[in-house]
Amino acid sequence: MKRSRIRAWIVAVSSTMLAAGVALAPVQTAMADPAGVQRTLDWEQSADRTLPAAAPANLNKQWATSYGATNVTSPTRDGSHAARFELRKSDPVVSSSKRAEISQRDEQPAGADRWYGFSINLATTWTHDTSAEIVSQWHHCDVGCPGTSPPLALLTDEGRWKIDFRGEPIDLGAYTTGTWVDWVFHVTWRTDSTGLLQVWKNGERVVHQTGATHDGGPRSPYFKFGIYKWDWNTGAPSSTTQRVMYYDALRLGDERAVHRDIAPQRTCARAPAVAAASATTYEPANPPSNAIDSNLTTRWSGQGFGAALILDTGAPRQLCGATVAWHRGDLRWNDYTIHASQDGVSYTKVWEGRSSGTTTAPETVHFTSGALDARYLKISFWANPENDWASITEARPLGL
Ligand SMILES: [Ca+2]
Ligand SMILES: [Ca+2]
Repeated sequence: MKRSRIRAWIVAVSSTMLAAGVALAPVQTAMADPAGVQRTLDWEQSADRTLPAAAPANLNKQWATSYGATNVTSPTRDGSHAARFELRKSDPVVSSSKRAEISQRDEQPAGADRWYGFSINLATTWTHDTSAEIVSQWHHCDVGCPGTSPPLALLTDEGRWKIDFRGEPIDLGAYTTGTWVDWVFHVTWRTDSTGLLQVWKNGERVVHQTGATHDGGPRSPYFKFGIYKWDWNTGAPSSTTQRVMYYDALRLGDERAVHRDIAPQRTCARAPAVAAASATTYEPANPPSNAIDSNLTTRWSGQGFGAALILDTGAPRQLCGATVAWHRGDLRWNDYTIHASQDGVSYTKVWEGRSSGTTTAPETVHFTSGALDARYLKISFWANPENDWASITEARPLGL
């Protein structure tokens, strides 16, 4: 509650100052949230539920119909409210094209380091179309910035999620309608090698590129979200006449933010697939693959204190915990550590402790480090009261 009130106050102060033509001072966002969250727009604050009449405070309205942007109570990604966008081919032109969008103001400082987290649910009517549409975009500043195409955009195109990054398409797989997809974008807005683009889709890091992220100008690009379908304005071929999507859990952050501050909130319960299991040592009868065969009667066994099982998820993603089931786990405890790594070479300790000694079922641990990007987990055995054998029947990473 306290945090919300502080945030509301900051918004009010910002409005007043903007109306007076006063530039925003960074100290105000520092007061809003020490974690670097500049703005939360999850539609749970009644003051934010201004649709369809107007955009929430400090954001611009870019729709022209009563249905262009509305607040709904279902579906929601978090809480009890979300936003619904609807665009029809017959809608009036807004800002020179067909769109139903909410836009940040063009006031992002040059060289900004920004985080953007949100969740999108494409309605089940969002059928395949040869014509693409942008569902979130980062627009160059309006005056003194080169180019009219956004340097960065999230689209649906030909049934797939795509990112357009400075003209380069990045395919992120087929989309599924009627379900929430969580996105986190981290962009260091630069025109040189210090630029950075990172993107996570449902907790999995799907883009990591360094280098220029925009084409210059006195301010960094600003964020817009909603539906933008330019082909309906130009008369290009399109097989659809209506688009509906839901949007929720938007959080905007600055350089002080980290992934977990911005990401749509997730419980640490997702079980990403394990591509491979290996071990520092094992006996031939009980190889490491036995620890990921979903069978509690088979096990990996390796002798010696420090013997370790290594799980490989195939790609870096936000990992936050693990489940581990021990052979004879109901008869003896095991002291063990968990280390995480992006490259399989450099490891960080994320947990240490002792199994319960009371069950053979998988036991869940959450990393004391919090969630982090990792591809590999190393589970190292250090002691049990019976012998010097590490014996794990099943182990899995947990992700956000
Ligand atoms: Ca919500
Ligand atoms: Ca097994």
